Amino acid sequence: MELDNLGDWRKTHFTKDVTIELVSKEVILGGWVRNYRNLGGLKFISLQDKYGERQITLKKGVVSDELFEKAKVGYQYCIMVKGIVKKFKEAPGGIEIIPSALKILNTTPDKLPIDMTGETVSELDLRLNNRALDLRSLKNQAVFRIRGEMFKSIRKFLFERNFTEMTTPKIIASATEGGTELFPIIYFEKEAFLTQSAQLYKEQLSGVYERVFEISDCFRAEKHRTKRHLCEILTLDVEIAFSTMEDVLKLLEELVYNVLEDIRENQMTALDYLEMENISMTPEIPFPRYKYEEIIELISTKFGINIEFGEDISTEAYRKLGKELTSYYYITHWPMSIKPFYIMPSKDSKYSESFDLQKGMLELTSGGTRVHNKEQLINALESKGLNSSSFRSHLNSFDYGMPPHAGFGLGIDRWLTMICGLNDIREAVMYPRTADRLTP
Ligand code: AMO
Repeated sequence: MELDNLGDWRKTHFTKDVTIELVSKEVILGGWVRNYRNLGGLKFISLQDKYGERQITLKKGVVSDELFEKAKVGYQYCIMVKGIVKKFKEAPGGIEIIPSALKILNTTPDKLPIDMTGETVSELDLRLNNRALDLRSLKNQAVFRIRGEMFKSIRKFLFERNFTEMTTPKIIASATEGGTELFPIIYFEKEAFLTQSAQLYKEQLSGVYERVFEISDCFRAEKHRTKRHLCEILTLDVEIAFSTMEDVLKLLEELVYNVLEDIRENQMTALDYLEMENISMTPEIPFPRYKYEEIIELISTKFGINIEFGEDISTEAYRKLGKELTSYYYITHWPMSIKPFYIMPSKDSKYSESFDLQKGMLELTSGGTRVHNKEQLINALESKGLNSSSFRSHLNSFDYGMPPHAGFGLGIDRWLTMICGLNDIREAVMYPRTADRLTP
């Protein structure tokens, strides 16, 4: 087939902007063929673009014979259409386009590797193998539109509260989260690592810009595949000087509340498409707070699962807990023995000034008050079996008036998985990385 050139055609609108107000006006749309039906004297093309779809209707005798003949398109052909907007109740958006010209800019094979009509759902691995195509689906468009809103809303919320957006290195010289789950890399002649978290840098920068945040990638060498774990994750890292865990708990619940409000206000169509409009509701704040000890007590009495003080809460226990506590809640004051070196011990040093934010069974965030005294930090490093000399450059920044500070790290991919009601965290990432997936 001979393809058309773009020439001087330019899109005048996205599908979402072709509304009743444009009836009788000429528009040029561009996108992909989501669906095509040929009923003999009548052909329908669903043209989809990044925002949705509009129906192109070609009736023999109404459009030119040449155009009618040309309109033989396959799924996901890249096309442009020039035509007049008409009201038509049955079509998506109550609109159809009666075309005067059509350009076929690119074609596809007869059989696509995955279903793109929305009629069936192809298996996830197959979809991920063909991710650039898969991402065009209306479902994925809805997921990533919500993600976009999330970013916009988080930034708006934090900028309004005097935060500075930082960018910290992803290639680092030493571990931040204790040395496990690190990806080593070769950095010229030296060994280096991919960062697990912006932890050390955000702490240092809280001593400069006072209130800092970053939305960026971190890397975790997770060998086991679960529906909640990735090897490359996106986290929102926040750090606040002159504050403690108490302040952070308040800020975080307000942030969660505001972001969900914005999503509901601006992305209801996407939520609706995902059938989450009555599920991903704005939660009540303040969130319920439970101490770690209360939670293990509850798990023991309700579900008969015994967790010794100092043990992590098992997946099985979280699963049961999530059926009991379905919304957002905090678990605070974890045993110091299972927290990283940078976390501040409580007055009773058995406990720590730390917390997790949970939604049901899923851990979304962890954070807490940090140690800001250098000597205490060196002792904490050593007591965790880490070599403080590997942290020399970080420790140096504590020599120059480091303020008391606190913060958190929120897993964006997990949060999005939940808001969109997805079954697997890989669906919440454009190009997920897991132990068994490095491409595309
Ligand atoms: P933590 O290691 O708990 O804390 O990570 C913060 C949040 O990131 C998410 N997360 C993950 N999501 C998907 N796959 C993974 N492999 C994965 N690992 C973590 C979770 C988690 O709650 N420096 C601290 C934060 C802080 O104290 O500020 C940290 O990185 O949602």
